Amino acid sequence: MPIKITGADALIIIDLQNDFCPGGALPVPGGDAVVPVINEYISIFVNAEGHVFATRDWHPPGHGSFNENGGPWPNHCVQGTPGAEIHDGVALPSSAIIIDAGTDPELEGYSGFEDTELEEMLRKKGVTRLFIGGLATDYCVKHTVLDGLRHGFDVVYLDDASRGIDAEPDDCERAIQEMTGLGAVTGTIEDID
Ligand code: VGL
Ligand code: ZN
Repeated sequence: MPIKITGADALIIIDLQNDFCPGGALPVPGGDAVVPVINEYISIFVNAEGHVFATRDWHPPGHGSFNENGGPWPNHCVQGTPGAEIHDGVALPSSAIIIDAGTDPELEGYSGFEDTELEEMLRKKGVTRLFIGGLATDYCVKHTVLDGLRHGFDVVYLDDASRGIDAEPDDCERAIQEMTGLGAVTGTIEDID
């Protein structure tokens, strides 16, 4: 069933940053392959007067999730470094709202809603439905989708605009099951009118 985008819809691009792309500090396999797909979504949302948000994983140096502090990840997305910049192929409109997450040194901050103004900004814009894609499916995409549902938004997980880490085999598949099991629906560019 084709979905029509309106001013009550928001595209939320998750952590499409250099460090999560091939050559970065914590590369997601094929992470940069979603850039052209994300750009298609962006033009659809801009033309339909939907809203465009982009999150950044935005850690202070010495973040608690880094290996040097006993965390699970190599240093990545340190505030102000080139690795933390959004991939320069992403055609963000000037109206896009950037949300920085993971800024608390003690919190993983996988969800774009955690400790940010994302919910408040969405409410202010009258958004009721979220279209979420980006990196990584099994971490920040999943946690943002689940928080969106928890906050009462309708949520479409954009399967063609997301890639994951799969640290354990089938992590992404399980993440998708979890998201859809809790009420998200899966969508691709073909589903949009
Ligand atoms: C992420 C691992 C560590 C993500 C962020 O954006 O999915 N993954 N920090
Ligand atoms: Zn991180």
